[in-house]
Amino acid sequence: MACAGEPKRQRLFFALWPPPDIAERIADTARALETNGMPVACDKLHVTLAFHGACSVADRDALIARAERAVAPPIDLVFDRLGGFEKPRLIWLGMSDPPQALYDLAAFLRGPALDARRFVPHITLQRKAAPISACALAPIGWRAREFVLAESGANGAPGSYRILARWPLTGEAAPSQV
Ligand code: 2AM
Repeated sequence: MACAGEPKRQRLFFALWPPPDIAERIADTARALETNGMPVACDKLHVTLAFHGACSVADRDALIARAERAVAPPIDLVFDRLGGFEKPRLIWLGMSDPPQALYDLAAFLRGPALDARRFVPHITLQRKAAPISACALAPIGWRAREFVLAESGANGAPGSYRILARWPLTGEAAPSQV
């Protein structure tokens, strides 16, 4: 529990958030699964690039300054794999051939604090699901044109997300849009 006067910390992460039409296609795919996990709502589907955890206001400002220095082009993603993690137990949508530009952007946004080698690009479809073996899936293509800074557990509500700022992927550094 935060003490009186203690500045609030926010759980922050950078992510790619699909536009509604792509999110809907991904959610359709998730609905067709025979796995028994708790589905992630359509508007919460995303690819986490860098999870920075509990951040102070100064940490958040440093993350925003880092994002403003990011130089990355639009990133073409093709989701064609389904799989499961055992810890935590979840079903994910992934890529058989993730583009290098995705790793480069994630590494930049992770910075020295987070190990870039631990970046496993995926979209969580279901939580608390029984494990499954990875398999191929009809591909869903998405040209990611922006990345976002989001808050997890926004307003103290577990499982809710709030997008705090967006940056376009244009190949040039740009100020935030929120
Ligand atoms: P997940 O979907 O694989 O669970 C917001 O919580 C996002 O950050 C989620 O996409 C979640 O990934 C990811 N996340 C949460 N805690 C994390 C942690 N300790 N390390 C890495 N990613 C984490």
